Amino acid sequence: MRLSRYLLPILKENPREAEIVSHRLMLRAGMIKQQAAGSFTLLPLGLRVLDKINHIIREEQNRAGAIEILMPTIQSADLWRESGRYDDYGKEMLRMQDRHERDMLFGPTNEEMVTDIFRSFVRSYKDLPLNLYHIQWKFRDEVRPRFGVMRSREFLMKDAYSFDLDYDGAKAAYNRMFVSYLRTFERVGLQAIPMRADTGPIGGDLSHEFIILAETGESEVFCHRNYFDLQVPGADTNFSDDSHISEIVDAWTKPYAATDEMHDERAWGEIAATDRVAARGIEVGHIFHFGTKYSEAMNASVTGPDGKEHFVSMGSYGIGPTRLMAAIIEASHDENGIIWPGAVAPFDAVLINMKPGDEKCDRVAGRLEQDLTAAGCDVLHDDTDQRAGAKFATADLIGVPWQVIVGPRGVGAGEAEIKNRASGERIAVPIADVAARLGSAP
Ligand code: 5CA
Repeated sequence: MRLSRYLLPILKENPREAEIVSHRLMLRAGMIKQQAAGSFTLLPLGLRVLDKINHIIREEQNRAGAIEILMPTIQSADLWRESGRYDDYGKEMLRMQDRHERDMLFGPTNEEMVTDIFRSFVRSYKDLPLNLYHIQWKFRDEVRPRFGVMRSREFLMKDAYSFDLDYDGAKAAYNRMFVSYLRTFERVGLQAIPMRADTGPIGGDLSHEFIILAETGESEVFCHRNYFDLQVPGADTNFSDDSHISEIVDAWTKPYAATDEMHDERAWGEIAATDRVAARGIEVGHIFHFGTKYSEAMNASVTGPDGKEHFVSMGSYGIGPTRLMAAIIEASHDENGIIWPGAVAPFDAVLINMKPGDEKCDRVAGRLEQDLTAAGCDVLHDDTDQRAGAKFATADLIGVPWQVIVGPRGVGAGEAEIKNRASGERIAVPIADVAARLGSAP
């Protein structure tokens, strides 16, 4: 991709409206454009990151046995009247009428709709367990949208919904999503800690928020230092083995971890002071078991092995991919800009031609773009006529893992310079070796 043909509207000045670093950097790096309060366009660079995040989420949802669908954003109010939530939801729900004056709404979540899908097609316990998910835009008319895509009104959510015959089945489904979340957050480069969350009227202990620690987090959180040493389960985890999955969940729920709403001063006091971590956190995921709340209200049942009808036991599992983009930046940046973890970086490398118009530099940069692409490296070729200093600043700002620098002196010596964005380390490499080096770089 040639930068001269791309849309990368870099801002030199810090935008005044941005209160936190991720919002500032996303605006400055030309990733997003605000369209209204809490609503954003994802510009090309932002969309690339979002696509990478979604790809990882999908792989891990599928690995854990969830099946992707895509439900509409606009929902009929009638479904929500069945569950009783149409009146309960309040002003956060954006309501509208169609030309026939039917009440509609822009979905803030999909429990009702997915329950309707389930009851239309599934009749027997033999078709369970079932977990359906989608990645779709939501709208919540938040009182105070702020911090860019971190707390917006229109945002993307991956929401999964599990259906099981009984509580034990639902718990196993919950555990699979729990482990899937550990893997997902690790793969996008975050250390997320599962914290007990309020289960509301349902009770029980099956609700967790996945929190990453960041100074700008909206909630106050408390956890045991041991979390930082726990191993995230590998890609070979067997999601069909309920007892193995349950052991992983046990290990990840044993040390103390709670948000301020669930904080227990007595349990906290029993932890050695040096093991206590009190910090601020960002909620990047939330999983929840709610039993038969919707299946009873909406009559979603299956015939069990006993020949009787059973209301299915359900759970829902959310991740905010647009919020994740911001959370990753909160966790990974420096004074010069973003530092993307490789797995979610918009490009693998920026190729900087320091002297466009110079015949040799142009030739080498053109060839490197081809070689890098052929080696599987996604490269943004800065062929613009900006000053070299501005190009370096842009490359640092957008946080792509590698920079390949082509200048007249290096070209004369048959070399290009490679810079690692995270460590700042620079090395000179023979031009012919650049593609092989970066093509195999982690
Ligand atoms: N139905 C349940 C689970 S599917 C649900 O809606 N849960 S939630 O309200 O906790 O949202 C799930 C995830 O969406 C959150 O963990 C967060 O990552 C993301 N999210 C929620 N509200 C916003 C918002 N205003 N802006 C950006 N992301 C949000």
